[in-house]
This record gives sequence, C-alpha cells and structure tokens, in this order.
Amino acid sequence: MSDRRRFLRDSIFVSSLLLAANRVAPVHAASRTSGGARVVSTWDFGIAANQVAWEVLAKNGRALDAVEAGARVPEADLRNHSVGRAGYPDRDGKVTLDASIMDEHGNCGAVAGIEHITHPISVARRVMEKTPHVLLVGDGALQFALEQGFAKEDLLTPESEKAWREWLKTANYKPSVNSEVKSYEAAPAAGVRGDARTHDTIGMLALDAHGNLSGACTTSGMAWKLHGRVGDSPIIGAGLYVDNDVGAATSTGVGEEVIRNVGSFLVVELMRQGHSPEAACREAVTRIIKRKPATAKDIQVGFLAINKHGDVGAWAIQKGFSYAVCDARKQDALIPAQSSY
Ligand code: SD4
Repeated sequence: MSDRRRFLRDSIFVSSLLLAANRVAPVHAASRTSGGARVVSTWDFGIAANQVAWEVLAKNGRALDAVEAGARVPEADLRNHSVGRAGYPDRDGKVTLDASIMDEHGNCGAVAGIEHITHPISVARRVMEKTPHVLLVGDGALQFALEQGFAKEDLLTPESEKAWREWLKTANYKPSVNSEVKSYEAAPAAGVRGDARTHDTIGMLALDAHGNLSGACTTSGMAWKLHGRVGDSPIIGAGLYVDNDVGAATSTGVGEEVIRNVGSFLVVELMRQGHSPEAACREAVTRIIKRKPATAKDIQVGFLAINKHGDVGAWAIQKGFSYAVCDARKQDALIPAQSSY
C-alpha cells in the first residue's frame, strides 16, 4: 500500500473514531451553512427567540445584537413563567430576575435579583457597555436600570400571583425536574396557558457570519426561592461563558449545582481540549453527578454548547431537556438533548 493510501486510510479511521467518541450528531455537521451563522437556545421557547435573533444574523449582524434581541422574546412573553415579566416570584411574592451577556471580546455584564424590569438582558448589556463593572445586584441594579431609562413595571401578573398563593398552601420548595408542560407551542395561543414550569432559563448562543460568538442567559430563577437567592444564570462561567477562539456554553436547571462546578466555563475548556460540544456538555454533567450523586438523581441540569465551527451539542442529567437550533437552512428545529439518566 502506498504511503498516501495508508495515510488516507488511517485518517479516515481516526476521524471515524473521533466522531464516535464525541458523538457528533450528523444533523449539526450537515446543516452548517456557507455563511456559518447559527443561533441556538435552550428549551422549546427558544424557537421563537431564535427566529428574532436570526433576523439580526441573516443581515450579517453581530452575534451580540442577535442574542440580546432573541433573549428579549421570552422575557416579554406573558405565557412564560420562568423568564422575565410574568416569571414566578420568590417565596415572598417578589419577581426577581437574573441575566448575563457576553461578547466576542470577552466583555460581559450581568444583573442579579433585579426587580421591576422586564428586560434584564438589556440591563446586563448596559452594565457591560456603560460601567466598569460586571455584575450589579438588587436595588443597585434597579437604580442603574432606571437611570438608563428602563421603565419600572410590576412584573407579578395575576396568573403568577395565583400560582404563588397556591404554592404558599404547602410552601414546599422542591424544584420539578422538568417543565410539566411538554409542548410550549401546543399551549393555547391566546391568553395565559397556566404554564406549570417552575424553572427553565433561556440560554442563547450565536455565531455570526463574521465568525464571532456571543451569548445571553436570562431567567426568573427557581420559583419560590428564598428572597435574595441568585442562580447560575448571571454568574459568568457558571450559566454562561464565551471564548471567541473556542466556543460558547450556557446552562439550565438547578443553578446551585452549575455554580459549584463552574459549568459553562468547564464546557468551553473541554471544547478547547478537543471535545465536541456534546461530549463537553456530557463531561460537565458527569462531573455534577459524580460530585453529588444523591442530589443529582432528583434534579435537572442541562448544558448547551456551540463551537467556533458552528457545531452544536447538549447534554442533561435527566431526559426532557431540548434545545432549539436556527440557521439559514432551518429556523425552527427543536432537538431533544441526550441525558445521563
Ligand atoms: C437558576 N438555572 O436560577 C436557573 C433556573 C433554570 O431550569 O434554568 N431552570 O438556577
């Protein structure tokens, strides 16, 4: 056999081994577009958010603008009780929101425990762009938002208040593993659908036509949490991380476990070491399970990642996590993530 033929045979063998090891889903590799722009986000409500983000990416816009625009969709959606306005409150009946954003230069901004502002993702961006800080919390975050011209609103809708009062009857804090609503789109289009989600963050990652990455993450956190509790979503490295040389990652689920393992940073570092997005997410989930197996078996944590080439992957502790993918080829894909249990 000639050297060239041997080289080709060996390379094909090594590539197939790598593909098998990293479980690269063909749908992702095959659907890469010429421009390469792509946006992905957590859960089924990510479909509508992606489509708004896509309007920016399709015009060769910046990934940062895309993720901000996309994240604002569930923040404003009154049917969504786990992100933004109409989010379920804490145990004191206060709606407190967490959000973070990160761009291709490693700039980042975040707000935690902010009240009365429908779009914390946009406040996070202002923190990034208008202050020397990364994270503003509580009253200080609200004060900054008001100074920046954001409107002060009552975020507790009658439906969310009703759900909270119902919860108060038992006041048992036990986050459900996944949303009890199986299909967001199947919910009645008009009015409020009585969504039983007690958590579910939107984490959104975009690669623009210029090859730059950005990410956004926004949530009302765990319903019925202690007042003052902050989850992973506004913590850079936990709920969101972007490294323009490598890739980006975001998370959903019980934020305490993501923070303990610096989840999104870990996923990006694993991609830097050569893991595919899915393999990196899987390894980060495995780390959580190994550290606290007794806790992990009853909770959900999911990671979603994209690499510099636009390959996408996800992994969750439990079944039921899904993510939305949008690019020039298809704007409404929803993919069930693989899981450890
Ligand atoms: C938090 N990670 O505050 C968020 C909530 C969430 O699915 O994503 N739940 O811990």
